[in-house]
Amino acid sequence: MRRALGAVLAAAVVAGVLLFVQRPGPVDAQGGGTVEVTVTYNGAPVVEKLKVNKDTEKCGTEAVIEKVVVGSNKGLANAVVSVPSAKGAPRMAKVTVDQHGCKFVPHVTAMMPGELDLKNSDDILHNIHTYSTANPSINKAQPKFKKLMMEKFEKPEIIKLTCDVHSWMLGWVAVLPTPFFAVTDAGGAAKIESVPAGKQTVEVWHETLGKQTKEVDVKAGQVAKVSFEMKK
Ligand SMILES: [Cu+2]
Repeated sequence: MRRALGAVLAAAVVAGVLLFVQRPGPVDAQGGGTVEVTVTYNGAPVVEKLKVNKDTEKCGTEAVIEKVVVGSNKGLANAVVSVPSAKGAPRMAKVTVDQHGCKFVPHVTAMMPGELDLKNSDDILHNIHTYSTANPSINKAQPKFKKLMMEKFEKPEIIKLTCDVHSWMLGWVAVLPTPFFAVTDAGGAAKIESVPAGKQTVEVWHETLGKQTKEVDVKAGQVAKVSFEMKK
């Protein structure tokens, strides 16, 4: 009985810790508000296709590079939304980018300065090559037996991911100075919770459509809606 109670307590503590590390910042529920962002694009999707003649067993015979993904109601996917004016404790949750089907998955990742896990679930050789200015560039082979590689990005900036083995592989890692961020879904929506109340700046970044900012008044316990229309 005692042991069972101990196990239940331990589980509760673990659950509590997990809950804690998933939530950004030291802001409690009554101190923050939710920012709901919609990003739209009034143009056509941009998809590049390339014939593949290397590692076709894993990569397929055609590479599809989705540079501008537009969903229902003109929603723009893969845009990074953040509140750089809001400070908070770092997010502790691990961030992972997988190399799967000779693609970086997810295509766009957002994180705070810290560690990034690079997975290779393809069973073939990849060679990560990053392009950045504030952080050192990484150029490292990841053979098929090396399933996981850990890299560190200490400074906020947008980092481009490529692979020297598969020229079409393209991904982005947004290293952000705030724990308040999200990446838009297929419908162009993103939700950022527990944002400190007050006047805040919301920023949106997209790999080909650039950057925009807007001011928003965040009220505790309320939802502030912000919409962006990205231009060519
Ligand atoms: Cu590769």
